Amino acid sequence: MATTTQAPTALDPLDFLALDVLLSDEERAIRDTVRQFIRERVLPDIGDWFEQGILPREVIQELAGLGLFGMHLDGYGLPGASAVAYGLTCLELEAGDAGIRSTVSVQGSLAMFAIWKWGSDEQKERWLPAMHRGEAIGCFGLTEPDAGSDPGTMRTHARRDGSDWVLNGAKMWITNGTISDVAVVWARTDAGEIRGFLVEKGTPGFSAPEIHKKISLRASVTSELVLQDVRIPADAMLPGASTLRGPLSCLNEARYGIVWGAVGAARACFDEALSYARERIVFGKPISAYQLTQQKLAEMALEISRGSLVALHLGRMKDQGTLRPEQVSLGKMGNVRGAMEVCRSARTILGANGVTLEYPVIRHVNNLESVLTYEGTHEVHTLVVGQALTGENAFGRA
Ligand code: TGC
Ligand code: FAD
Repeated sequence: MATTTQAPTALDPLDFLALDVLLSDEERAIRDTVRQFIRERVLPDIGDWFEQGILPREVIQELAGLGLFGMHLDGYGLPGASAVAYGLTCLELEAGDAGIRSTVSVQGSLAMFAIWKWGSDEQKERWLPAMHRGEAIGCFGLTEPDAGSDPGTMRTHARRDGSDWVLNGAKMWITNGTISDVAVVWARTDAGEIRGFLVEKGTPGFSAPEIHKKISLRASVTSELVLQDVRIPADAMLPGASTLRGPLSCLNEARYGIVWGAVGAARACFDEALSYARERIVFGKPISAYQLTQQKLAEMALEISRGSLVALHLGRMKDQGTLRPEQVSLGKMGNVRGAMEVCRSARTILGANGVTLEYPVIRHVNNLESVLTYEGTHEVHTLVVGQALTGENAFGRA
């Protein structure tokens, strides 16, 4: 009997299960383009940007130039890329920095998606092509100072006055707020509905001061939105959404991107820790030769492999139209927790170098504290999954 001998392929530590074969050529090409952009344009400077608390505007324009804003949406000149291609993009962006991924997530999955899903044709034509090209930046205002996990208790109010709406209230922790040309603001109407409104920069009574002193996600703008008797025309309301389902449906999109993004942060820290462990000599040997270090590295490879498989599976389901919000919740809670474990463990391998911005690890560790909280906290997603498993609502309100 003839035997065939296959040359063993080298194991790639960053893709231990060789999951690359599960991707199409097009998906790989998009991923490689984003990876190269991050390597060349972001990694050399991101430590400084994080330290200074900035994300240069030209970088945002370059992200737009790559066609990443709203890449997974279709029509209105948008690329209509697959959910998996979008997920791979989020992974590579967050391997650079979660702030970069957030900028893209909020623009495409929250602000553009809200208009794409719930807007009128006129609103879509006006905003979507411009937002895709980066000519207009958007933000998504749901959270308030006293309403985060429970947005149904929002106080921002919209009153109908003739053919106008008059908005009053405040939003808090809003990514991209200060740099936005258009804010999607969710407010309760006199009729008790929850409606989305497009509030343009420069509208009298509207301001978006930046929030300072964050020690997480520093390469991303976070802002308050202040609305004091902001008068906007009737056609600035998104006609398709009238309940909390409107904003929550947008969150599914952004949460899906985080399922992938978290794996990117984990991979970046693992990559750094592995090279560091091979080179750092302690007690006469590289620390990679010690069992305790190898255990840390093996656990990291396991977590990254598991997270990648979850993300890819959810992505394939999303492309088939079968993905459920509760499944996204499971992916977000699992992958963010896994990434936090990987990055904290990587930090220990780097010793004192693990606490300086000369290396990427502490930046990812700090960023993940925001990722754990935004787009639904770990506890909120635990309760979403718990409710799906048991049928019991344990949020505290009947
Ligand atoms: P509940 O009564 O369960 O639902 C109200 C209506 O919404 C529907 N619904 C959903 N629809 C689509 N997708 C989902 N995931 C949905 N979850 C619920 C539901 O069917 C119902 O529809 P209808 O037609 O019957 O009215 O609502 P609740 O008030 O009990 O709240 C449920 C809960 C706690 C899960 C929800 O409030 C929640 O998800 N809270 C977390 C809030 C959150 O994640 N905020 C994120 C703000 S945006 C952000 O953080 C951006 S960070 C961006 C970055 O920089 O990357
Ligand atoms: P709270 O809701 O006050 O929760 C406090 C704690 O209580 C948490 O641990 C929570 O899990 C826990 N908790 C709440 N309910 C329960 C319960 N039933 N059982 C057990 N524990 C519970 N929002 C936007 O709308 N748009 C944005 O662009 C945006 N960008 C953000 C960017 C950054 C950097 C950050 C940090 C946040 C951003 N957010 C944004 C806000 C984010 O979505 C909220 O912070 C988040 O939803 C949690 O709300 P909260 O901070 O008010 O916490």
